[in-house]
Amino acid sequence: MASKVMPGDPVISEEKNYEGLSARQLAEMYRLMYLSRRIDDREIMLKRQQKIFFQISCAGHEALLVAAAANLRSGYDWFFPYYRDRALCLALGVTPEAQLLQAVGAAGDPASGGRQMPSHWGSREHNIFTCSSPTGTQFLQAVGCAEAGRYFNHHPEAATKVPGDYREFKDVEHHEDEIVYVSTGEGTTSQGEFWESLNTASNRKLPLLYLVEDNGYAISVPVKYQTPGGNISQLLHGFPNLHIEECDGTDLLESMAAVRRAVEHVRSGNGPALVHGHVIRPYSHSLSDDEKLYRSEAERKHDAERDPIARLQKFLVNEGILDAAAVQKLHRSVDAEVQAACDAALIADIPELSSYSRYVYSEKMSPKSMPETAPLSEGNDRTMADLINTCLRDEMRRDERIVIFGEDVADCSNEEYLQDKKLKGKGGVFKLTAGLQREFGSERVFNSPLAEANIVGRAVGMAARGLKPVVEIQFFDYIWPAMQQLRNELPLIRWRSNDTFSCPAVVRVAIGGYLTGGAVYHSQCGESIFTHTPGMHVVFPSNALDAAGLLRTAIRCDDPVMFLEHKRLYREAFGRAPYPGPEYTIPFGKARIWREGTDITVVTYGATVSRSMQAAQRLEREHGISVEVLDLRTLNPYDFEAIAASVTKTSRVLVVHEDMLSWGYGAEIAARIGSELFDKLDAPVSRLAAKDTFVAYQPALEDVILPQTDDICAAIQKLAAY
Ligand SMILES: Cc1ncc(C[n+]2csc(CCOP(=O)(O)OP(=O)(O)O)c2C)c(N)n1
Repeated sequence: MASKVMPGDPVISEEKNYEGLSARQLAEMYRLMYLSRRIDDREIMLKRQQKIFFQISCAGHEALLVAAAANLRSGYDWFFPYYRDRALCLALGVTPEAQLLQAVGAAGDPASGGRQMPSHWGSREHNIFTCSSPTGTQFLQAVGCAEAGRYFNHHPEAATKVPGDYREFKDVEHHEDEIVYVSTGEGTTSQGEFWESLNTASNRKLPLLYLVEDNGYAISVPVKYQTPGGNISQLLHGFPNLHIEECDGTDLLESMAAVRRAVEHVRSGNGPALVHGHVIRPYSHSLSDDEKLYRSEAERKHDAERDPIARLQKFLVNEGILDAAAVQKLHRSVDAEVQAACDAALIADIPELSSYSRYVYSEKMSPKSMPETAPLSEGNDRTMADLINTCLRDEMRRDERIVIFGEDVADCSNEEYLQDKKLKGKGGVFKLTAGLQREFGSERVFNSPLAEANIVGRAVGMAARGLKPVVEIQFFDYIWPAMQQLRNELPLIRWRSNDTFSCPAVVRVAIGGYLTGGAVYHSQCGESIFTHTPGMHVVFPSNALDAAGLLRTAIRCDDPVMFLEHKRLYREAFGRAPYPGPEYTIPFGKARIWREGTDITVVTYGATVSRSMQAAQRLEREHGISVEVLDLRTLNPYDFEAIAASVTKTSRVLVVHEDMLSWGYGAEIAARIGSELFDKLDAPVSRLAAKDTFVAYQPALEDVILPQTDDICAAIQKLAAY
C-alpha cells in the first residue's frame, strides 16, 4: 500500500504489528477512510447546492472496504464493486478528482464520461469493471470474469492479438493467481442472480471473493424481513468449497483478519470465499432518503457509536500511533486534497452535446463493413441447422477465444462417456452444437445450469476480459430470466463506460412458431424488444446460407449480437445451400432481394420470407401482380436504402412479420417509410403480422393466429387494388 503519511509525522510506534500492518500502514488506512468520508460530505454539500445531481455514500462501510483493498492487488485482481465502494476504489488508486468528475458529470469522468451517476465506478487501469444501478447484476459478471482468467491461464496462446476481428481491440491480461472481488449490500443477496452466481462459483471452485456489506437495511427494509434468520452468511454453509467469514466491518483489524483468511483461501485455488461484514449506514440510503422516517432514534444512536472512523481514530490515539495534533494535521491535509479535487471538478468541461451517440457500438470495427464474400458452394445442399453447426466449428478452429455454453449444448457433461465413440451425444436440443464438445473439449463447450441469467451474465464477464462467448438460449420463450442482463448490461457496457469496456458476445436464440403444436411457450417471437435496445445488433436469417454468413460476421464483430434462429427453418427445404466455406461472411444491414417486381414491395424477414415468396409466385401466376420480396436479414442495423429503392420503384409496400402486429418491428419500418418516402407512395403503407395474442396449441388456432401465405396474398391483392 502506497503511504501518504509523510516522514516526520508523529507516527510513534513503528515496531508493533497489527494484523500484519505496521503503524504507518494503519495510519494510511485511516487517511483513506477519512478521505472517503470527506468526499461523501463534500458531495452532499454539492448536491444541496445543486452542483451535482445525485449522491449515495460509502459512510459507515469504510473500514471493511479499506481492509478488502489492502488484501487485494490493484490492476492485477479484478473488481466488481457496488455503489458503496468509494473507499475501496480510493485504496485501489482511483483519485478523489476522478470521483468528483463523475459527480459533476464531466467529460473527463474516467468511469463513464458523464454518463453514469456518482459512485458508479469503473477504471480500466485498476481493473474495476464498469458498475451499474440494477442491484445484483455484478455477481454473474464476476463469475464470468473469473472463468475467463482461468481460461486464459490454461490457454495462454488464445490471448494473442489477431488483426481482422474483435481480437484486434481486446488486450488480454491474466495472472495465474488472480482473484475476482464482487461486493454487495445484504439486501441485494435476495436477488436470484446472487444465488445463481454462488451455484457456479461453488461448483467450478472459482477464485471469487464475495464481500457482503451488511448495514442492516435495504433502503427502508431491515435485514430480518429480507433474509431468513436475518443473517446471510449463516444460510450459506451448505455450499461446497465456499469459505465463509463473518466480522464486525466497522473494526478495521477484525475486517483485515477476516478478509486476509478469505483471500488466502481463494488465492490458493480452494474456491470462492464470502466475507460478511456488519457495518453501519449513518447517512440514510441516499440523499433522496430520510431514514428518520423508519428507524428509531435509539437504533441510529447505537449505530453512530460504532462509526468506523471514530473507532479507528480512537485506536490510533490510544496505541500512540497518532497523537491529537497528528490527527488534525492529517485531517487538514485530506481536506485540502478534497478541496483541490472539488475545485478542479467544478470547472471541468461537460461532455460535447453531440457526443451522446458515441460508443453505442464499436467505432473501431463495424459489422456493416464486413466483406461480402462469395460462397464456395461445396457439395450438396445443407440445412440451416447444418450450416450453423459448421460455421461454429470453423470459427472455433480459427479462434481459440470462442467458448460455447448454454442449456444442453454439450455433447455429454459426463465427458468420460464420450470415450465410447458409439455414444452420439446431445449437442443442443436442436443439435446445433453437436460434436463441438467432442472436438474442442469441455473447457470450450459446456452445459450451463438451467438458468438463463446465469448464461448471459457470465457471458458479459467473459467478453469483458476478451473471450468470445457464443451462448445459446434454448427457446426465445425462456429468454426472460436473462432480461436484466440483456437489457441493462450486455448492450450497455460500452456506452455506459464511455468505450472503456465492451462485451462483444453472441447470444444465439431459437425463436418462432409455425410448429403445429408449439403453443404459447415454444412459439414466441418478440424481436422488437431487442431492436428497441441500443447497443445490441439483431440478426434474423431466413435461410441456411445467410445464417452461416451472418453468424460468422456476428462472431468476428466487436459488438454484442442477438442471433435469432427460427426453429421451423432449421431443417426446412426452403433455402438450403451447399457449404459456403470457412471465410464466408455477410455484412450486417444489407437486405437481400429474393425476387424482383414492379407493382408491390414486400419487406419481411425470418419465416415469413418463404411464405411471402409463395404468395408472390402465386399472385404473379394467377393475377399478374409483380411483387418484389425484400428480406432484411438483419433487423438492427437494417437496410433502409434497399427499402427506399424498392418502394421508389413500386410505390406500394407491405411489411410482413411473424411477431404480433401492435408495437411490432413493422411499426417502425412503416412509420419511417411513411415519413421519409411519403411522396413515393400510391397507397398507404400496410402491415401484416400475427394477431395480438400468444400462439395457441390447437393447430387450427395456430394457423389463424400466425400470418399464412393466403393472408399475405390477400393483403397484397388489397394493396394492389388500392
Ligand atoms: C434491481 C433493482 N431493484 C431495485 C433497485 C432500487 N434500489 C437501489 S439500492 C436498493 C437497496 C439495496 O440494499 P442493499 O443491497 O442492502 O445495499 P445498501 O444500499 O444497503 O448498501 C434498492 C431497492 C435497484 N437499484 N435495482
